[in-house]
Amino acid sequence: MALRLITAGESHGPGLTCIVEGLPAGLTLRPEDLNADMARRQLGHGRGGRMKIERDAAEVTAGVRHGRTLGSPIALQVANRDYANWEERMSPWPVSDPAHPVAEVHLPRPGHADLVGTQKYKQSDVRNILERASARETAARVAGGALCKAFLRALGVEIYSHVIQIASVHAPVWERPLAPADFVAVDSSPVRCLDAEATKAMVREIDELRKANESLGGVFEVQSFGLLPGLGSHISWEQRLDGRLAMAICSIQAIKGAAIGDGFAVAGVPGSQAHDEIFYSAERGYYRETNRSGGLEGGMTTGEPLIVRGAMKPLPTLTKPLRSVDTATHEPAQALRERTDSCTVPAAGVVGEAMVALVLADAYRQKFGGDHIDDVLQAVEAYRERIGWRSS
Ligand code: EPS
Repeated sequence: MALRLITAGESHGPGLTCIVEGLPAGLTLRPEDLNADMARRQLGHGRGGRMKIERDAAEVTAGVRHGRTLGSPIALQVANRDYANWEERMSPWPVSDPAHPVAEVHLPRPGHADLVGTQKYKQSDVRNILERASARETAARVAGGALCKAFLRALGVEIYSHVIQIASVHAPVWERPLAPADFVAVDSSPVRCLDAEATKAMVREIDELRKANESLGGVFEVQSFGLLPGLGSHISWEQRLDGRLAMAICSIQAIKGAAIGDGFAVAGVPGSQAHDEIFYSAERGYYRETNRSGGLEGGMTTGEPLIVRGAMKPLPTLTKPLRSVDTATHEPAQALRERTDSCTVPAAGVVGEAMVALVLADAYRQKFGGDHIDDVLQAVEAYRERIGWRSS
């Protein structure tokens, strides 16, 4: 990997940190590049009370000077406003009177990291696991992903996402390929869906299931435009971009499946309808008329839009808890009942954009190197010329 992103932070601790190492010097950044995505991640019908408390913004504490990257690691801090309500319970240092210890959590939620985490890390308090397992961590990923997006934007690459399914409601399938302009208003849908009718049905579905004490999953799709052919490589498993993308998407909390292009559906069609035939014209060079591969062949980008989906399970914190076991007594008990979101698929799409941006930015760094953004641009231009790439 040429680019690294690491996060630290607990959901109700003092805050989150993200460090991104490997971006070139000289890249222009604006505070709004980071904070617009952080605000978008907080939205979506189905969010719970926590999002009324947080106003996520990233403070840059290293690696940027006067609006330009220095080429050194970039450090970002995101405060947890809710920490004010958790100071004693989440203090890094001992605070309580030994006669009145902070109550431990002993009720693991099925579907969360709670039970296995306590076994693995030898913890009696489930809170020592759930705080880090929480999807609050994705705020830090989105901050770091926004840096990757700024780098990609300088290279002409744009990344968008939309929601195509929430619980039993599917958005209609588009008859034509989507273009960047189609995504302009996606954030004004309360579920980040491109179809107005499906939006209404998804909102209804969330309201109905929420009333029934249920949580909801769904599917988001991330599309990236303006890529060069040849990012990633066929030569070894860990360089195949499809593998890297699947890992990045499945690493998002509650994601159980990732698909590239037609994904699982392509398994059910004959070979003649599964691939993208190759054409050539003097004006366009090589081109395709379909994009069933989702912009990847042999683990490399084809230059067509890169299309990746993520399937999210319903969140495991339920207002009507599932059966569990009290880990202190081993007696049957109901799982922990905490304040929660009922549906975060719209937010997961924004996180998906950040993770795809990380993988793509890494692939550009690996292929083109360069210590300053101008070096990268020059190397990209030379390659574009060598392969006679004319699109985008
Ligand atoms: C989460 C539980 C909820 C969510 C949280 C993820 O937090 P709380 O327990 O404080 O109500 O709001 O997501 C975020 C805080 C966020 O920023 O996305 C969980 O258990 O994963």
